[in-house]
Amino acid sequence: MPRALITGITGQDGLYLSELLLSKGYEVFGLIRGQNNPKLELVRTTVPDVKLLTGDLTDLSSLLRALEVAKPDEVYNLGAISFVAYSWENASLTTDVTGKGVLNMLEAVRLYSHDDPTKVRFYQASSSEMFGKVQEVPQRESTLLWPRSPYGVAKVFGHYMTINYRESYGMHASSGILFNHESPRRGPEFVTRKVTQAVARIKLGLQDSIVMGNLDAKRDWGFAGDYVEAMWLMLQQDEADDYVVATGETHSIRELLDVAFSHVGIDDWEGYVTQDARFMRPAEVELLIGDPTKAREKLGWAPKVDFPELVRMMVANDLEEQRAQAGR
Ligand code: NDP
Ligand code: GDR
Repeated sequence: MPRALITGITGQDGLYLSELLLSKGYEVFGLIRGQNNPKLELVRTTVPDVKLLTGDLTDLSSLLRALEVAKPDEVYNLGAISFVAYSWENASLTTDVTGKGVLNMLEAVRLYSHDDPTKVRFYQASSSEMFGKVQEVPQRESTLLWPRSPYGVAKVFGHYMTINYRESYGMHASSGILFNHESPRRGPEFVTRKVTQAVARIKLGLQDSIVMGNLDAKRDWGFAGDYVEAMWLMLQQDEADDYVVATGETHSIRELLDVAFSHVGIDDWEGYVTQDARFMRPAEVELLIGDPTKAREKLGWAPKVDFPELVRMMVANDLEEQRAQAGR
């Protein structure tokens, strides 16, 4: 039975990846932080077969301990402070967790493996946010990185550290440059879920309007359930490498609003949406559109859920959730 250790087990991707690996017969271990993590219950109910170990990416010895217990064949490093807007307000903490945390995990794997590069395969959750200021479209593995947020800068550090450990120690360390991926499990602070929750509440008469930031930014949005398959595929290759994982399509926040409101029968959403400076960013990533050719050709990976279906799935889930919460 193969064994995997996942950091970021309480997050959106941690849950989908756990389900995928359990379905493939893995023994799955998850790193959980904090003495009373409010998401513990969610993990226990969603993926009860995952074995939880306490640890934090900023604490190298806790990572080593987790490795000693889990004895993993594969490590998926998904843990991070992942909300871009928050990263300007907590730049130093974001650097410690999202950036230096990757180094801690790589170093823990190296020490645990006693420099045997065949012992553990490593996946790093890199991000399209590393592309930042548009240099080339669509963005591919070779596109110049120009991050626009403390989060993006921290991810660039983690990305190059992963490459560096591969080149220095021969470690099987791969980096997935994943574009935005969403699901009904997406945190409510991210724009897709913020919109689908608000649309559901507006439809049910629980809320009058929604306050947004920049409506012109464009993102390449896919479904998280599809994207965790690409993570797993990367670690099944003979050689470690870096891959862009994306749909190859882009949509603006306005289009997101169009599609989400249309699912509840509202075609003219302008009257429900206002904008406020507090949701604007000091520096914006205007356009993301990824070229997933390498992932398609080398991993045989392709996304299954398209943008309208993704938004439909999220609105349907939020209608149900909001109805249940309101007792309707
Ligand atoms: P989430 O924000 O949903 O989850 C982040 C996870 O990181 C949580 O489980 C959180 O745990 C954990 N975490 C936070 N701080 C620490 C820490 N100090 N030590 C250990 N774990 C910690 O993110 P997603 O699931 O959406 O994303 C997974 C990864 O992929 C992240 O690294 C993200 O940056 C990256 N990524 C995501 C994309 C997306 O569109 N979703 C796209 C590209 C990259 P806790 O419950 O304790 O807070
Ligand atoms: P992003 O996702 O920053 O791309 O990072 P987010 O959903 O937060 O923002 C996407 C775009 O929407 C614009 N926007 C708003 N965003 C939020 N959150 N709230 C608003 O009200 C709002 N109005 C407009 C933003 O300005 C931005 O342009 C996500 C995270 O999952 C990262 O961890 C990951 O690395 C990247 O995707 C790829």
